[in-house]
Amino acid sequence: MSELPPEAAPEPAAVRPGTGRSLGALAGALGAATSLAVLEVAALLDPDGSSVLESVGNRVIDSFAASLKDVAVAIFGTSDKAALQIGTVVIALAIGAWLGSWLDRRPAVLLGGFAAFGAFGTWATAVDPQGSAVLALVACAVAALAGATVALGLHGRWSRGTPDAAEPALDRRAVLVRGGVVLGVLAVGAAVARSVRDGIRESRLSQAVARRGPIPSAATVVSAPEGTLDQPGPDQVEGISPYLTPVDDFFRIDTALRVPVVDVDRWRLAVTGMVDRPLELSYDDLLARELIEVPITIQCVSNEVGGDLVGTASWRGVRLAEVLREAGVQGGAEQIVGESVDGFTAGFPVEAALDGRDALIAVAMDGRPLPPEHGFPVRLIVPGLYGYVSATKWLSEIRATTWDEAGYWIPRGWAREGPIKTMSRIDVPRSGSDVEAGARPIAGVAWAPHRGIVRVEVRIDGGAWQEATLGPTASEDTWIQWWLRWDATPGDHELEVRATAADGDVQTDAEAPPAPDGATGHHTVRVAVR
Ligand SMILES: Nc1nc2c(c(=O)[nH]1)N[C@H]1C(S)=C(S)[C@@H](COP(=O)(O)O)O[C@H]1N2
Ligand SMILES: [Mo]
Repeated sequence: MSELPPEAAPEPAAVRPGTGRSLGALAGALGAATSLAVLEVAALLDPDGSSVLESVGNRVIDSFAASLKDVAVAIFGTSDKAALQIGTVVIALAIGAWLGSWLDRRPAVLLGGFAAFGAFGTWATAVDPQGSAVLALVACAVAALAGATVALGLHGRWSRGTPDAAEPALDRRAVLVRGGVVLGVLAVGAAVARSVRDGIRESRLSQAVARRGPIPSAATVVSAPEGTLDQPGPDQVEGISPYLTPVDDFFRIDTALRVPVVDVDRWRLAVTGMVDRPLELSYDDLLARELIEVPITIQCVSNEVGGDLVGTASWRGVRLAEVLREAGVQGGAEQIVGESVDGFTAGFPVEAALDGRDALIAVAMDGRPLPPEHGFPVRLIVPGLYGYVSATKWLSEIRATTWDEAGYWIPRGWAREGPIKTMSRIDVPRSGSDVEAGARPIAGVAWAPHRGIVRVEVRIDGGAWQEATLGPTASEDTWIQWWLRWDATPGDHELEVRATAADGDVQTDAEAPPAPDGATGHHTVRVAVR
């Protein structure tokens, strides 16, 4: 450290000795806030891609996903992403504060810290399939410089007091107020930059969907059946899950911090790996093919017994088997892996693609282009398999390979293969609800996609199993609605359900958590009848 020039020699301390660390910490935190704000503004340069902060968030997700196990898949549902982002900001400010607390003694620590963050951000963006390394390098250099400059500058001013002797030295309150103002300005700047970027992304997404117009109709259509138990009619059961889950209510699970924006004009689906004839298909190529439309129930492996990470939609798309046959899957191939534009991968046995089930390269959900959150422009849907091994959204590549390649969740502790287990759920009455005595339905849904459900039984207060009435289904690939008439008598009651699949598999009552291959147990609800 160089000697202080004489004129800057210790003036009467502006702030009492011993507060130097907290001043430094405040300056460091504001420096970190400056870096974050610069990165938010820089993100406007590439609104479609991943920003540096998103890329850092993606690295955090990818490394933490392993240690979270059973909650891992579910935690990336929706609101947790906001929590993750807020957490990231708080941690960055805390690190900035810690670096700043060294400013009195070793300013080099702060400089090193900001440089390290810049390097980490550049690396994280460079390895992010949707990030631009060049932009990140520039953004991170500017952000680190600006952040360090602000931290050093503020700390310098505050610890010297004001040079103008006429003005009284800064007191603690003034420092906090000024710090608050700086933070406020940065937060507003960052929020404006982010909302502009969100606006650009949103309009690109909706333009991309709209420009393409309606999806061509399917040559083969399997419709949802008439008279499902949610439809008005003699069999209607108030409160039962609709046979087709409304798109707005459809669960969303993925690791993407932001829904990837895909430019359909440049997007290509590559069919690669152990195939005789690799293919490259554009969106128009896919739409020009023969399309089929079928209702299929999909489920997340993280769904708890009785949970709602399950839903049914009419999926329209190209048969996966047809495309794979055209490419010519080679004899040694064991697994079909779908990869997304953001690097997520999910793989399933070759047989599941070729055994005649309606595995789809899906382009539409309930008659409209896939919503961005559900995979626009294209995703995979494989009847009978949990989403984490099959349902790749924002699909960019289909690869024939061996089991040596492991999909995203496999090294993170989830089973290599993920057939959906036989499961049932009570929708009516809801657990914990008050029920009036008298005749009323117990009702819900049951599913064993691709095998189909043949029987649903209910028992009340541990009594004998009673067979429920099953609603109509389109095929064995969807759930089935069921109901049972119950003469509810006053008191507390326990209602329990189990399903039997067409292959004879009776839903087990053995309770197991979602990890590693799907929860088991009987859904049980307790109600008070008055
Ligand atoms: N690109 C991508 N696709 C993905 C995922 C993901 O994280 N990234 N998650 C999978 C999981 S775990 C599930 S359960 C389904 C959920 O599909 P949905 O969000 O359309 O309901 O998407 C699958 N496809
Ligand atoms: Mo999932």
